[in-house]
Amino acid sequence: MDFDIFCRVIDNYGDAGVCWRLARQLAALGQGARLWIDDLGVLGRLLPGIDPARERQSVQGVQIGAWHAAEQALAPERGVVIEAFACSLPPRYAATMATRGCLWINLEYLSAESWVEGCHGLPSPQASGIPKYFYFPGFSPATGGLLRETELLIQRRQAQAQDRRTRLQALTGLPARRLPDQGRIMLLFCYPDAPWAGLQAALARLDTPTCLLVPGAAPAGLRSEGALQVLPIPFVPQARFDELLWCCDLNFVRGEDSLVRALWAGSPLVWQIYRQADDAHLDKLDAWLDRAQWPAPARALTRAWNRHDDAGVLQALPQALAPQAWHAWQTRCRDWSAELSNQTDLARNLLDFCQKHRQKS
Ligand code: TRH
Repeated sequence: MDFDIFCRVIDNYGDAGVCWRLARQLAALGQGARLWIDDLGVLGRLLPGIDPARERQSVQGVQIGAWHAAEQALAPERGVVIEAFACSLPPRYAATMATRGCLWINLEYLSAESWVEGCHGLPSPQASGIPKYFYFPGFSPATGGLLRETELLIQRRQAQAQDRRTRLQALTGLPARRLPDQGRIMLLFCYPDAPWAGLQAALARLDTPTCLLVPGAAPAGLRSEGALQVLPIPFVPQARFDELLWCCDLNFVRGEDSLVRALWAGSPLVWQIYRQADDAHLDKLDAWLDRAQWPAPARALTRAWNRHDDAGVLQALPQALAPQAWHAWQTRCRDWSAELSNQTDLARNLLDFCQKHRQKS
């Protein structure tokens, strides 16, 4: 089948990151994949091989096109058009979809809320005559699932059998003497409003040293103190981001895509959810924490992290890292990762959904 994926970058990296991953996985499954994106510069940060100035290019089996070029393009004959995160298709292109027999899908944001299961796969009538189907990623088999490459967990096991300092050195380009040879390694990928001061104070006071890897821009003011070493590292290409997570004992991640990758890493993580108006994201966070089934200190830490609560982080972090709680947290993260990986991944689920739909029409 031929898939056209449309992506508008609202902010940050998640929109481009999720759409590129999906396009690549559909291509890896032998499908035709075109990605139309309105900000090739953002995609270029994740995928340094591309030329942001080129209107069309082919990378890893995916045709990448600038959004404005789609205005003149035709929808694929009996193909699938994926509108990522309700991004609104170019009108001229959208007008060709009905006559070309396309299947129209809106790929939604990831949510752990239970209503998602009832809405996943439902059609919504459109003025153009063809319905738009809601496709919800999620954490249960009643949803569209999570993006996961076929070999990912095998690659993780193989990588983790190698020396971690050597892996980190290769990833960051830093000399070995700057990398820690003892203590914990953590990754910090957060929004600028995260309560990093609480994190800094908590890690500085621990008996065990921590090396905090900060890819890209670190929050202004964050610095090494006491037992904490802050180590800025380069923003790695998306294809190597997993390797970074696999090097760390605890991953602070954010948004949508890095959360899923941290889940596949199978180690403890703290998630900073993307902020929404009226604090709607806090209900989403609670729904996710209910599924995560973490020990109480890890839940308290995650809540404090998302409520910009420095004092809460300062209190909860040492508790979450205390031997018994830490062990329970590690075990649950490893087990949940394994459970989730037993479910079919999003690209395969989506392909199956589209193929069944085609057989009916
Ligand atoms: O960048 P984000 O905050 O993106 C957000 C979210 O997706 C949010 O839900 C959405 O509404 C908003 O964008 C518009 O976080 P996310 O989703 O984790 O995306 C980050 C991407 O960056 C992910 O694909 C991993 C990648 N990455 C690298 O490739 N290298 C790096 O060094 C780092 C730190 C990240």
